[in-house]
Amino acid sequence: MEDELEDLVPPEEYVVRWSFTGRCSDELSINKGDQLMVHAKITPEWWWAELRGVFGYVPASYLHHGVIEEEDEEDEEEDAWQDEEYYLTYGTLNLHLEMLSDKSRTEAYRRVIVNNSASLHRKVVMDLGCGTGIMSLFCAQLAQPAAVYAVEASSMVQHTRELVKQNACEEVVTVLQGRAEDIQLPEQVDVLVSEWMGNCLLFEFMVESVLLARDRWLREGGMMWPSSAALTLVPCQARRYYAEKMAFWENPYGLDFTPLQPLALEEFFAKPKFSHLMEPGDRLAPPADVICLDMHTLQVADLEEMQGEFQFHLEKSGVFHGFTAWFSVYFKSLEEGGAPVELNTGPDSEPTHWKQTLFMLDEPVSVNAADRIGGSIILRRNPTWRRHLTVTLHWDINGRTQEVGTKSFPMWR
Ligand code: J7C
Repeated sequence: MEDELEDLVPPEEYVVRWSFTGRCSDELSINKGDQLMVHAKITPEWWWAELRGVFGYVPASYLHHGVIEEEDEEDEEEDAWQDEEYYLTYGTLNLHLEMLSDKSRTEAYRRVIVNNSASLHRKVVMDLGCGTGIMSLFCAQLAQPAAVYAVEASSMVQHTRELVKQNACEEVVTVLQGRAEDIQLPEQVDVLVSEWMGNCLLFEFMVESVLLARDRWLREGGMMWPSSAALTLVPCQARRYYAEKMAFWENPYGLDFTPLQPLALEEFFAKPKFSHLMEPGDRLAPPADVICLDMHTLQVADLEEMQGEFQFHLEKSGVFHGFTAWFSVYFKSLEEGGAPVELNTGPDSEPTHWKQTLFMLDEPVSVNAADRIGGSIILRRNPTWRRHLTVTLHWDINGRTQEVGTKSFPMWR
């Protein structure tokens, strides 16, 4: 009886921060500002709630405790997205130079436009997060679209306008200043092109803006570029990085500095290493795609938590230091049967500015050829800092319960 009473916690009132569309009959559809009652916090991600007499699951991160003032609400959202800071970083040339000088990236997008130039004739295109406008200019110069809407939220947009004029594309390209979420287009578009990918594919979560724009502005049957994306993982060695950051403390200048190793673990291995270039000999098994996104069907709510499984069959013995991750994106052809274009950021392709992401284990493990490393990866979007995520890896060796590990890596919060 006492146990039952403990289960009967009183319902709590929450306010909806972001609208969410339920995807099946036991998920509630909720609108920003709705007040609902949470009856049970079933998991940290999904709560059982009631809105106007209807019960269903809602994503917990979409809710805010208690009633909030309109102004506070806006401040808090801005803060959580760090939009101001985010768009400021794209207001100067530094990142645009990095993206434009990345030939694999920029030329992959150009190839998509060249390969599809005939089909783009008289089509309406949206270039979301156009930056300096390169894709819009490629479109206008290499194909004959009816219109290209180039949308950019950072202050770079003033220069984009000038570049469009300078390259005599102003008849076709209309530059729109603002967030894709807020701008109005005069018409729906046939093609939505965007370069939204961040480290480990999802970091920055610009993909959310792309999905919201798709649902609002892409006509029925329109094309998303990229059309799909995959996150790839491989167990690897990272001898050099391990030596530099961890083994270093064993005997510097003939002294024992190992008491600093716990600090080193926290400082260098708790978060992933961005900008890692995996050496060809470092992989312990053939890489595998662990998460695949279809850009035509993916929903914003799916981004809260993505999970993938893996089973790697090692091809050599060595030291298992961690996992390396990278992504690929694919651009379907507008023509029936046309070849897709791939942009692959992995170690077997031309290096890109994303490079790869390395997740170091706390301790290296010796492994043998023919061992199996199985497990799962979970990408959890931060409920507060919406551009950040935590990557959790679970693994076991040969399915043995005594050789298992789990580690969560915040990126960055
Ligand atoms: N609306 C308009 N521009 C955006 C948005 C948005 N919601 N999100 C990102 N951008 C712009 C940003 O200012 C920058 O120029 C580019 O898109 C980011 C590209 N980042 C990436 N990781 N590919």
